[in-house]
Amino acid sequence: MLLENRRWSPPQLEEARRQALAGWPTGAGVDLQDAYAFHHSLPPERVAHRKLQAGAAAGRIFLQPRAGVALLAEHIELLSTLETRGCADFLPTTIDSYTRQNRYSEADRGIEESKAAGRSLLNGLPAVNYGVGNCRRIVEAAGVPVQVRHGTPDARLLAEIALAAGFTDFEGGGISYNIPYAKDVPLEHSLRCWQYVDRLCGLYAEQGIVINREMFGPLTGTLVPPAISHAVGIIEALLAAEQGVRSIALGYGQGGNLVQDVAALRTLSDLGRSYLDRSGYQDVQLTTVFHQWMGGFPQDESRAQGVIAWGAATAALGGVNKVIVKTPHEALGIPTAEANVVGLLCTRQVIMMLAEQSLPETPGLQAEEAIIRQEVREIFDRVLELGEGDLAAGVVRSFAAGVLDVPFAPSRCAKGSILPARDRDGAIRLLNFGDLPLSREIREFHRQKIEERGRAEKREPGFRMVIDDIYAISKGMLVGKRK
Ligand code: 8ZB
Repeated sequence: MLLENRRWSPPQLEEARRQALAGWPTGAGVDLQDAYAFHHSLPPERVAHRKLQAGAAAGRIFLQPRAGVALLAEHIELLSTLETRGCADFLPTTIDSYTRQNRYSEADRGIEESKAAGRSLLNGLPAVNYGVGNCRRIVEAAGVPVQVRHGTPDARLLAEIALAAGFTDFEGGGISYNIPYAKDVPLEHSLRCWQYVDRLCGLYAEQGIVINREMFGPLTGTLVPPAISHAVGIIEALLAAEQGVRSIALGYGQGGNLVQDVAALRTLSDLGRSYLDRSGYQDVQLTTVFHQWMGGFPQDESRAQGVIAWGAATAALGGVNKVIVKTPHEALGIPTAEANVVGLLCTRQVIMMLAEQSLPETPGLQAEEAIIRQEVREIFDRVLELGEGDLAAGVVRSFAAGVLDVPFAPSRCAKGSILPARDRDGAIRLLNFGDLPLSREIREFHRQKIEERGRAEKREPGFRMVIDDIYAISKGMLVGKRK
């Protein structure tokens, strides 16, 4: 069947569910009636979309860590530590890499080997292997909403099991969980798989059970210009809404320049809102998520804390509904519970201290917002044009043509011909535009900004500059300097 942005019919979903649930024996444990009953029994403070809604109304900024280990009991204990000692507002369940690639036999072996070793040998919790009943214990043990976080191009079975278990929040999208995470998965396939996930959420919504869907904004986490992640997130939101998703969170990864980041956060929520409204999805709840710096971190834990604190300040000044926090172990690997608590408390402290403060409206901030808005519009319009009005078809054609592109992405579906670099102030700009459909005016703006830096550093902007920028934060600065 042709890929199009149209709500799946009941028989289409039914047939697809039969196939997906047969993907691993635990699929047989999915019982929708039981799932609906469990969701209806959850109090509002443990339901993601309700908590997000209440938080948005009260102007609160929620904090959420990342966490997941191979063994169930340990995982539950880890989450309990993050909730009680870290005061996490939302809990995660980060899924391991085998599960993300649908390699469930290997995940099984990872569980066994972890049991034998007495420690986690997987980088997350293999939820599909554990199945509905076991996963429900995670949700039951938590006093706050629990979200599945992963990086799975085909998350059909994972979504079935997670939603049936009672998770009320599910991260990912057909673009953001493919392009940065996989090399060889066709976009058409991941988009279809995520239409399934979104339609499944739609099915739950028909029972009054609203699952929050969060789009993974940071993409490759490597110098991604805000307009690119915004365009991708907004497109994923529209595709999700068409399948019946009622609560959407759009993510954005910290760039490092305060003015650009604040402009990005502000435009993310109101561009998101206006695209949803214009497409007839006025009743879809929209919130935003800020990811503390997703690029390379300093090894030194005290320096890492500095990066975390700057992310916290940016989130507070930009205004956002939820922050995904980093830890002082970021450069080393999977953090301990302790390191995660440190990241949470450090972030909380800074956000609380900025609660009464706001940034003045400056011409610089307004200009930055205007640039992002125009770039998103130029990209979005061309995607829709290439799709001849159909957004899903437009996405596939746009990536093939480089009209949508993501810097440093491993996927063969992305052209990979754009090159970002920081300007003199550390804002992320484009050095190479690849085939992005950006106007002369916008290109001239980027060119001037990067030339200005070149003059200040007395060097020709080029690949060396990009490399310096990629490593800059891990070396203790924002704008990369020549050795
Ligand atoms: C794309 C997201 C990468 C971030 C963290 C990494 C990095 C991955 C786990 C985790 C705690 C896990 N991450 N897996 N953090 N527990 N199982 O996601 O460290 O910051």
